[in-house]
Amino acid sequence: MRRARASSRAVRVILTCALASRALAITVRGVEPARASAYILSRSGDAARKTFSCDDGGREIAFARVNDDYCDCADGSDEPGTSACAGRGDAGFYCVNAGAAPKRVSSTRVDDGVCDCCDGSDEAGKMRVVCENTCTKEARARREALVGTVGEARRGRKARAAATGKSRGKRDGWKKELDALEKKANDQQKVVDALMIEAEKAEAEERKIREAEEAAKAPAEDAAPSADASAVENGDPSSHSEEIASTDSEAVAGEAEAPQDETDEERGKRIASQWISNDDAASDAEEHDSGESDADEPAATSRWRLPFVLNRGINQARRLLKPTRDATLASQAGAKRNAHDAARRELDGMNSKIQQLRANIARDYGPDEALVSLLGQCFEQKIDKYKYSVCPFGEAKQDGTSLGKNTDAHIDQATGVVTLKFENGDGCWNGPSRSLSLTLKCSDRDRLASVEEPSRCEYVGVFHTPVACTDDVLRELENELTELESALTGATTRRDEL
Ligand code: MAN
Repeated sequence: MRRARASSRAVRVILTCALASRALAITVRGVEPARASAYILSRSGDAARKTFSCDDGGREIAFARVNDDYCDCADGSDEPGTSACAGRGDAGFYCVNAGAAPKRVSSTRVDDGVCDCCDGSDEAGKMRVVCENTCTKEARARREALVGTVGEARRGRKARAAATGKSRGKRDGWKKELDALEKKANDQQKVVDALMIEAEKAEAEERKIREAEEAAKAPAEDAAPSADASAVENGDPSSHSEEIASTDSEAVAGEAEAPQDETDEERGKRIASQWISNDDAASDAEEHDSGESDADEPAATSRWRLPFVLNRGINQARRLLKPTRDATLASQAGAKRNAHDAARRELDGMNSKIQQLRANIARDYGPDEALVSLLGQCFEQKIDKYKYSVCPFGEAKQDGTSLGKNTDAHIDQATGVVTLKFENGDGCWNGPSRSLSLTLKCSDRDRLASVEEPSRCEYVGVFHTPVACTDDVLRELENELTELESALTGATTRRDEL
């Protein structure tokens, strides 16, 4: 019996101490409970602990100077509950917010007449503002939202598991594809090289023939044809009477000056005699022109001559056929060049696919390679006046304007948060080239949730995706919900006790 009473007294002492230390912990204004011991004078009144050491170890001050509204420590650690050290250090004011989520507010907001903490603890000082405690109301709202978020994250985690199942083995598939494609590209390179040699050969042949033809044509061109010649070739009947004397450049080339008092008969004879003496030269020139002699063509010798009209017809026909022959040679070279170009294009396609496969293989897709499921997909969303589209590991756009390209995912090792950075987009007038930093957030489906432009042409966005629903994320959300539930239950219990 005595033992039982003694032990129940011991439990009461422990509880009292525990409650007392808890009470002490929260009596140091603006300090989070985990750090309160640094600010509390030992209950035993230990003489050695009558001073407070600034967090940066720079100074020791009397405990009385903690939260005395005068900044003593360079890091501001002696004034956690006033605004005296605002701007020094970055600890801020800790709102306990019992019954809701604790939070930190900037020291500048302490005792400024505005309630920032839901428990009103930031305004309990000199301004004497009375803040309503809204923690329970806030916690209930937060719990409601959190229940939805946790449900979404659970569905997201399921979707993520399904996606990672499908993505598993993708890297091995890419490696096999790369191996096969590299061999194919190697063979294709040989085809391209062979076609290049053929095309160059055909082009050289065509060039050689063209140059020879041009060289042969040059002397004939020196003797400039008269305007009438072209008129006759174009079938102008008005110049037909002059034809014999002046249309055929090969005949004209050797024609002597006509005597002024020449009769029609004399003129006819003179021209005929010139045709007979020039015919050999004309025929020779033609053969030289074409670079070959035609066995079927009747030879224009002094012994046997075609009537000159017929001969002219043949010469004209040969002239007309020449471009066709050039065109044939050109088209043969062209066809070879086209075949080479087509093979080259095919090779270029293979090489760019090889680059893409290599990048896919080298990339970090985060835990469980989950980011693989976003590869090759694009997501669009109309936000304010623009239609945004984002393609992870591809390009992001604002309507037709490029916001940059993304090659890799940045995965924060401490938080696991994934960010896709799109860089080197279209230039901004008088500014940087456009860029977008897209943060992935856990959700049960892929969706571009927001895009903002906090600084001109520098965009930030949030992308909802099951990929971000890792076990850690879900656990954190579930823990927050559990803590909130117990805080709310505790608040209710405490109220009931009062
Ligand atoms: C466009 C858009 C805007 C951007 C301006 C900059 O209007 O891309 O987002 O701020 O150009 O000139």
